[in-house]
Amino acid sequence: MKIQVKSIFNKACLLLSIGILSISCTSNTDDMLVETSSSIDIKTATNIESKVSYSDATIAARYAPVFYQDVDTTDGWCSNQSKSGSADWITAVDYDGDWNTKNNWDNMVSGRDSGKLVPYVYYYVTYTETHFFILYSVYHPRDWTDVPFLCSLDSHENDMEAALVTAKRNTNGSYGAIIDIQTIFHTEVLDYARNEVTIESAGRVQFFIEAKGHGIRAFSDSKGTDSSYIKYYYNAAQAVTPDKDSNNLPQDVNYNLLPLESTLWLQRNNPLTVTGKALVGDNGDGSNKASTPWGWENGVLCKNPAQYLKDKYNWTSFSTDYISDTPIQ
Ligand SMILES: [Ca+2]
Ligand SMILES: [Ca+2]
Ligand SMILES: [Ca+2]
Ligand SMILES: [Ca+2]
Repeated sequence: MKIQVKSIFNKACLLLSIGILSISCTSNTDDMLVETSSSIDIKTATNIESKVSYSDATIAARYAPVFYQDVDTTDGWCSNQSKSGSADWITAVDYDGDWNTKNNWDNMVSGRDSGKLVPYVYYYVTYTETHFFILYSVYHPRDWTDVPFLCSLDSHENDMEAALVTAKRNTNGSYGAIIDIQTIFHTEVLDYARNEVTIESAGRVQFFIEAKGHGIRAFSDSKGTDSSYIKYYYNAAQAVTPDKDSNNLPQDVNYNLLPLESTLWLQRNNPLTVTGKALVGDNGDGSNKASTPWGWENGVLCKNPAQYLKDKYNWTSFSTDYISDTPIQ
């Protein structure tokens, strides 16, 4: 497994012309991953033999992962952070009923007590002639710590991390095998080949999410769980909030999926929600510390996953021509 580190917030330079997306990015950092100049045809292709007959929601549900969420129920030397473990619960950005993200740290406890911290994961599906790409973005209201003297310095309001699942399309366009996994682990991107992750019999990759900082890695690449964790499993019909009794761990909890493009993406120009490529927040160590899904890797991981992987691996027999719609641009 390779680990590549780079700033989430490097400046992007996207030049859009009609039908053509031209990406030309440079950085003054040595660790910049995406430094490319290429021209990608993103026109909707016609006459593709293997048309996709599935909806984005169906594709996202087909590959929806299992998340082992480590839970820390104690505040250690920091007060008012864990809130009996609920600071590690997965939920929606607008769990409290508004798109003001500057009150999300603050509303977490009342949200927990009133049953609003229902688990959701955001999906964004794209596909080319050869592969499906599903970005699963996971949100927590708090990124927190229990380390002495870092209580404020190493915590912030709002927290988004993610996993990108890439799967082949069979020649008839149907679901194929998972071939690659990328995960957001704070400012790093971790990458895994198919044989480096555990995939359950239903075709679901097992991920591990840290307590507190919520970085995501393959479960097979973690130390595993202690006894206090939540196993989040996709089940659209039965997404319910966890039991807040911190003695009731581990728990199995179902999550539901939300389409990124018709939820958070629509708030990208809402100054209460998004500033630049970050979620608006003010608790802990400074303001606006959590990236949006379109902020990672200059936005390329979300907006153009085929090109991201092509640049990273030089794969052949790997199309970068999308036949899905690409609303997030
Ligand atoms: Ca809010
Ligand atoms: Ca706040
Ligand atoms: Ca985090
Ligand atoms: Ca634990």
